[in-house]
Amino acid sequence: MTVVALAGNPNGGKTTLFNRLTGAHQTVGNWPGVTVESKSGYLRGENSVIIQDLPGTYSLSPYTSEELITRKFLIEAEPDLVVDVVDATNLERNLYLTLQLMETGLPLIVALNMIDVVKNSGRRININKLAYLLGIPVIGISALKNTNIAKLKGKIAENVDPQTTPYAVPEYDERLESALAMIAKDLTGVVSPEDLRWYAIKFFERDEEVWENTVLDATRREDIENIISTAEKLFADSSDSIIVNARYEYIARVAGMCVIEKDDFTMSLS
Ligand code: BGO
Repeated sequence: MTVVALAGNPNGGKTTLFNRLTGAHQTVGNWPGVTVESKSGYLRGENSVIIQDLPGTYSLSPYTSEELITRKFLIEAEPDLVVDVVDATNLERNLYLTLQLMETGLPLIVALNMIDVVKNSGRRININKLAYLLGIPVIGISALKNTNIAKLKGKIAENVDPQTTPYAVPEYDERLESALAMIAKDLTGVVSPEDLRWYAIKFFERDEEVWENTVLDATRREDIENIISTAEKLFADSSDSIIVNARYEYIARVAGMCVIEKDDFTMSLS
């Protein structure tokens, strides 16, 4: 049995897509211990693939039940594939979660939803370029109009193959990358090798949940603290802001290369 997790920002069309992918046969309950709805169902016509809907989130921080459920599921249950439902009309904001999903090191596909709205807006997104820049498959879809859903299903079936190699993770500023590499070294043998980068980022962000719940000796904790303080001096910023800025810089670079605004046409013609 292979498990495909459906992640995305609230209002991005995740429920509409989940219904398209699974049809009428759905199992609905609550996530353990919380009143957040959990839905799952078989991929239509594929009884060996389960689609698990995850709560809508903007981030994988530890502040809301939705974020905690999502990150716990991704890191602990390790689904075979994550489908990130990205609202194409809010590309930059949605890519913030995409980057964090990539940071988990799990295989990822972007379902770029609401392309029907984008088509009518004058904004142009070069989807092939977006896929190339992110290093992951991107399929433009309209969950509402049923556009490219068969193509997405095909991509899902193709990518749940366990032989699929993990996707490249986004690389940030090289000073940040070297701090993360040093933290990852301290965490080697403590967390599983596939999760090293995710934990390194979470330790760097001073994520309370991860600092509290990871079994790590005092010497390594102190070493990680020193790495973070050095980076904070170097960047003259707090560690969580360093990560947030790194993600936004990455997104701005990617969007700058694959999005053409309506005004750009007007300006070039005038
Ligand atoms: C309402 N294209 C367009 N145009 N709309 C879409 C698409 C798409 O590809 N996909 C979803 N929507 P959810 P989350 C609504 O409910 O799936 C629409 O939170 C309305 N409702 O129809 O719920 C979808 O699960 C009244 O819109 O998202 C829904 O991720 C007026 O996006 C909304 C207008 O989808 C959110 C829209 C009473």
